[in-house]
Formats: sequence, structure tokens, C-alpha cells
Amino acid sequence: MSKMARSTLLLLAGMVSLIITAGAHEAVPQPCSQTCGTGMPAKQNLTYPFGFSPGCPIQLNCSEDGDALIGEFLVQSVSPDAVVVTIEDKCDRPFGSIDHLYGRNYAPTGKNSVLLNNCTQSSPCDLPTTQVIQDQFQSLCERSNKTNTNTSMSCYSEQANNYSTEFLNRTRLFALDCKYFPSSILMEAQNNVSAPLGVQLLQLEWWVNGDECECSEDADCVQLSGLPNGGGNGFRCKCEHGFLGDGFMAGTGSWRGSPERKKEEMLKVLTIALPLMVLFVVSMLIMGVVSVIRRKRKFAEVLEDWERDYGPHRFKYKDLYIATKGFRDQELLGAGGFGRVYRGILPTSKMEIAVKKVSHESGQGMREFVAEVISIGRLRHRNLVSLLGYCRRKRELLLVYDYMPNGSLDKYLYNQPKVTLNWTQRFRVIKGVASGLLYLHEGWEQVVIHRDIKASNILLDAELNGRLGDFGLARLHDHGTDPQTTRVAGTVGYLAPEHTRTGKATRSTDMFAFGAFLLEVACGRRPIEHGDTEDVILVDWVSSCWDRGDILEASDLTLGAESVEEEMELVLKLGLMCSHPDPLMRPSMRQVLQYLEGDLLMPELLSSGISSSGLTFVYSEGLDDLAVSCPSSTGKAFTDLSSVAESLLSGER
Ligand SMILES: *[C@@H]1O[C@H](CO)[C@@H](O)[C@H](O)[C@H]1NC(C)=O
Ligand SMILES: *[C@@H]1O[C@H](CO)[C@@H](O)[C@H](O)[C@H]1NC(C)=O
Ligand SMILES: *[C@@H]1O[C@H](CO)[C@@H](O)[C@H](O)[C@H]1NC(C)=O
Ligand SMILES: *[C@@H]1O[C@H](CO)[C@@H](O)[C@H](O)[C@H]1NC(C)=O
Ligand SMILES: *[C@@H]1O[C@H](CO)[C@@H](O)[C@H](O)[C@H]1NC(C)=O
Ligand SMILES: *[C@@H]1O[C@H](CO)[C@@H](O)[C@H](O)[C@H]1NC(C)=O
Ligand SMILES: *[C@@H]1O[C@H](CO)[C@@H](O)[C@H](O)[C@H]1NC(C)=O
Ligand SMILES: CC(=O)N[C@H]1CO[C@H](CO)[C@@H](O)[C@@H]1O
Repeated sequence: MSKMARSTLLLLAGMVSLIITAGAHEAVPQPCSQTCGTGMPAKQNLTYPFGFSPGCPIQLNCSEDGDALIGEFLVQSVSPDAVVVTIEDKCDRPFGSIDHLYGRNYAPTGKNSVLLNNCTQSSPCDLPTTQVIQDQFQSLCERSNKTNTNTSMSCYSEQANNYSTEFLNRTRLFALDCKYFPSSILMEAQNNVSAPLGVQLLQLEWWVNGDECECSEDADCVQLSGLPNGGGNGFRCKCEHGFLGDGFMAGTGSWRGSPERKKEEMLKVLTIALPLMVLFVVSMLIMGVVSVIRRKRKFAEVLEDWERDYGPHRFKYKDLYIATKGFRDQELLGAGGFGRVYRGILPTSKMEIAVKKVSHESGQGMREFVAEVISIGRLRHRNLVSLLGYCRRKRELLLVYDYMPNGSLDKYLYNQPKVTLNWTQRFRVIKGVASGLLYLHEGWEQVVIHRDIKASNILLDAELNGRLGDFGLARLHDHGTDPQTTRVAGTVGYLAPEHTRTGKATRSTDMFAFGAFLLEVACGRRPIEHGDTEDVILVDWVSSCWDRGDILEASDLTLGAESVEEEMELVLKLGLMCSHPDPLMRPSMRQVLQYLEGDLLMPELLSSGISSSGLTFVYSEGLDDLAVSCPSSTGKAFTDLSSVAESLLSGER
């Protein structure tokens, strides 16, 4: 979702920037240069028609510092309405220099009051209205204290003479016949009383000569006539509000600009971006909702009313999902007949767990099964792997067990290279498993049949104690199947002959499997080993060793001399005894434990009658025409049988 969001954002940003760049104005080449002849940019921002090149309608001079000049006067500012020049106080500035301000395209406006000195004619002047200004001008020429100056200061303003002309009347000004032009003040009328706007400033009105307006579309035109340059006509262009440019057709023209331009661009951006934004937000919302729904579905569990009673035994699928990092393959501990087992760490308690995923075909019998799981979950024995709880989801049942750090026993027996357990450890494991199985068979309020005792179901805890795992699981398969056809659950090689025949699991069938397990541990070999030429059946092989008079020959070679012979012999014989084809001949779990603890002596056994006759017995039940019991062909016959059993089992998964 985040990836999608990021790309959507990028797309959006790209679109917005595209809109902005598309709106940018392309500059129009200007025929009139606004840079000084020296190559220095003018300090003032001049625009057409002002400039320094001869191509400019209003050509200004440029000072060495890059300042625009009119005559000797520094241009302060150039606006679409007026040009303002600086008239620095100078007592002995010749009066004639004022004539430079009357150009072809500009003239002083009537807003100016010019300060004069040593004039022949007097004129009323209301200029120094305030004491400050009066003082300044009065003292102006006194301070300079030049012998050829006099402080006969006067001034001229149109207003003071009751004239209301646009320009300072040059004729009348020159008629005053003054000697000096020391300064000027720009006045502004406020409530019919003119007030000084700026001292040492003079405002010029400007125009481009011509009878017709030559302004661009979005510019206003100011037409002027009877101009001081000889009574000609002129015009001035000014961009409309919200437009940029000089407004002249010969200049840059005008284009939409700030703030309206910005506003409009914003509007444009908004009209395009807003729906996109809304779309984006809506899609984000939809994505969010979808992801929430997906998440919900992902973690959806099956929870029925009857399950509420199981409270603490029920785990949240989400917790298990997080614990196993989403049932990652890296967390996979193993895959057995009943499902895959994952390692996990519970998010809140940080407890290590093993989660077994069991798939079940139907909800039928689920209630009974869960009830049984819960009741089995109450089983507590140091040689049982504790079932902590369960979780149900769709077609899956998840069983949560204690995590066994040392894994299953089979890897210590068969894996190459072997991580072997020494005999003492093995014997302890055997006794532990026996004790756990006794608890299942006799120690609890109900008889619990394990149904799948084998080395790979024995797990080793941190102290290498053997613990029985997966007890009762085979029941799931019983529950899940049609009651009319009973299927056999278990593992080939550990299945008691009568189990395959009747389909009934009893304590005796568990004993048979335990026998196979004992031989496995003692011999370090699987109950059936598929060889190149023929298969080795462990029971047969051990009993043949016994027949030859040396049962210890069958013991695991990797154990070497360290094994205690009596214990080894005991385990081997016990293994054969438990693997007896006749269930009545097998000892009970209590007896087995007593033999192992040395509390009871083993009865003298004969090797005959054990061997694979039990297997042939089973075999003859199913496939009469192949009933052969010669030792050499037993393995072959068993292979056939095992394939039959396997097909039985696989049909059930
Ligand atoms: C001239 O224009 C630039 C930007 O166009 C502005 O930063 C600068 O202040 C202007 N200078 C004057 C004197 O107006
Ligand atoms: C610029 O300088 C030249 C030569 O000194 C003069 O003729 C012209 O009137 C001046 N122009 C302005 C605008 O001051
Ligand atoms: C101005 O000049 C007069 C003589 O003309 C002189 O006496 C006076 O001290 C001068 N004042 C200043 C401020 O220089
Ligand atoms: C200054 O003007 C007064 C009259 O206003 C005159 O008497 C005086 O001689 C003048 N001084 C100079 C230096 O021109
Ligand atoms: C200007 O008008 C006012 C009154 O309107 C008058 O007092 C003043 O004398 C007039 N000034 C001139 C120079 O005519
Ligand atoms: C300037 O003054 C003269 C003389 O007073 C007058 O004839 C002329 O019309 C005035 N010019 C303007 C433009 O007012
Ligand atoms: C300003 O003067 C004009 C005429 O000169 C007059 O009509 C107007 O009422 C005056 N305004 C104020 C605010 O005095
Ligand atoms: C300093 C100066 O130029 N003063 C002159 C002022 O005007 C009178 C007559 O108008 C002249 O005589 C002065 O020389």
C-alpha cells in the first residue's frame, strides 16, 4: 500500500509541476537595452520605453556607477505613472540646469515646488509650510557661505499661483529669471492642503510621442496632448491590474501576473489538482479500507459459540501470525504427517512456541476434536510436550505447543553426520518417554492413546529430556472421516498388525509402536530400511541377531563401548517384546517402566514367535495369494504391504 501511495504522490507532484511550468511566460526579445553602455546593469529596474540604447524611445544617460541619469540628476524610480529624480541640495546650481528636465518625452509635473534663488521676479510660494522645511531651505545657502550667493530664497509652485496645470509651466518658471536652482520638493495634495511628499525630489511626467496609443491588449493607455515639448501628443501604457510587463506593443507587452496571475494559477492548479487530490484521498481511503478488510480476512478465524468457554486456550490468529513472522519458511521446524510446524515467539509474552498447522477437511467433529484438544491440553507431565492452546481458521487448525529447543530425537539417531546421544542420554530419553506414555495410558482420568509414537515425535527439551509430542492427533483424522470407514492413522513400521486389521487404536497398539521406538534408539536404525536389494526390517534383524546368540550385535555401532550391556540388552529385548504380533503378549506400560527401572526382572523370552511373523500375519490378512513367510522374501512382502498402508494413509491426507 505504501509503495502505491508513494508512486501516486510522485505522479501528483509531477502533474502539478507540469501545470506550473506550462503557465510560465516566455520572454519577448526587447529592442531597447536596459543595460548601461559599460555592460553594467542599471541599478534602477528600467523597462521599455526607458533604456540606454539609441533604440529606446526614452534614452537615459548612465553614470559611472550604473545609475540612470536625466541631465545631471539621478533617476530615483521609474514607474508606469512617473519618473522621480533626485535634486540634491546645491545652493549654486545654475538655474539653467532645470531645463534638462524638460525633454522630448518628459517634463516636471505641477506637483513640484522648485526652490529658487536670486530671482528677478517674485512669485508666491507656499512651499515651506512646515517649519522644518522652511528652516532647511532658509539655511541652505547660508551654510554654503559663498561670497557670490545670497539668501534671497524663493520658490515656484503651480498651486501657490492658483494654477491647476499638469506641468510646471516652463514659460512662467523661466520668466522669474532666477540665478540658482538649489532644490525641489515634491508635494502631494491632501485634503486640499498640499503636503511635502519628498524633499530633494522632483517628479517627471513621461510619455511616448505619438497620436495613437500603441499599447498591448491588457494595458491601459494614458493619452496626453498639448505637451510641454511643443504642444505635441503622446501616450503612456500601463498594464492592467494583475498583469506584468511594460504594456507597450513595441516593448514586452503585458501578461498575466501576480497577484491575480498567481491566484489564477492557483485556481488552475486547484481545478486540476483538487479533483486529483480528492481522487487520491478517496483512493487512499479505499486502499486503506481494502487493506483493513484484507487484513481482517487474513487474520479471520473461525469462532463458534461453544468455543468461548475455552477462553485462554484459544489463541488469536494474528498473534500466531506475528509470532511465526507470517509462517515464514525460515521459521519452519519440520513437516510431519499431520502438518507443518513453525517456531514462533509470542508478541506479548515473548514466549517461545511451536505452532503446528493441521489442515482438516470438514468442520465435522471439530467441536469434539477441539474439546479433546483442550482436555488433552490439561495433561501435564514432564515428559509430554505441553499443548498451550489452539486456533481455528478456515480449513486450518493451529496447535500451539511449548517450544523444544533440541528438536526431535530422530535427527540424533539418523542424520548424517550424526549428532549422537550417548547411551546414558538415550536410556534417559527412553525412560522419560515410557514415563510419559504411562501417564497417558494410566495416569490420567481418561486413557489417552498416543497413536503415533516414533522417534520423530519424541522431542528433546533443553536438558535433553525426552518428551512425547503430538499425542491424540491421530484422532483428528478419525473425526474427520466417515464413521463407516475407519482409517488407520500412524506411521508404517510402527503400526501394530491388529491395528491395520481392525482400525482400532488401543494401548497395545501404542505398545507396539513403543517397541519399534526402543529398537530404533538402541540400534540407531529405522524400523524399516529400504535397501538397494532388499529392505531390512528391524524387528527381524534384531531377532535374527538374538537367534545367533548375540543380541548386542544389533546395537548402534556409534555408541561403542560406552553402552552398558545390561541396559542395552534389556532395551533390545523389551523392544522385541513390545513388538510382539500378539497384542496379549505385549507388556503394559507400567511393566515396561518397572523393567527399565530394574524393579522387575524380564521374563525369559524366546526369540521365536516374535520376528516378522506378526507382519506376515497382517500381510496374509490382506493379500492371501502372496502369503509367503520365507525370511528372504519377507522384506519384499513387507514393502508391498507398506505401500498398501501408505496408500491408505495418503488417501486420508
Ligand atoms: C529590481 O527588480 C528586482 C527583481 O526584478 C528586485 O529584486 C529589485 O528590488 C528591483 N530594484 C529596484 C530598485 O526596484
Ligand atoms: C545625455 O548626455 C548627452 C551628452 O552629454 C546629452 O546631450 C543628453 O541630453 C543627455 N540626456 C539626458 C537624458 O540627460
Ligand atoms: C561666511 O562668510 C562671511 C564673510 O563673507 C564670514 O564672515 C563668515 O564667517 C562665514 N560663515 C561661515 C559659516 O563660514
Ligand atoms: C544680497 O541681497 C541683498 C538684498 O536682498 C543685497 O543687499 C546684498 O548686497 C546681496 N548680497 C550679495 C552678495 O549679492
Ligand atoms: C490664489 O487664490 C487665493 C484665494 O483663492 C488668493 O488669496 C490668492 O491671492 C491667489 N493668489 C494668486 C497668486 O493669485
Ligand atoms: C504657461 O504660461 C503662459 C504665460 O502665463 C501661458 O500663456 C500658457 O498658456 C501657460 N501654459 C500652460 C500649458 O498652461
Ligand atoms: C478642495 O477644493 C475644491 C476646489 O478647489 C473644493 O471643491 C473641494 O470641496 C475641496 N475639498 C475639501 C476637502 O476641502
Ligand atoms: C550673487 C548674485 O548673482 N547676485 C545677483 C542677484 O541679482 C542682482 C540683480 O538682480 C544682481 O545684481 C546680483 O549680482
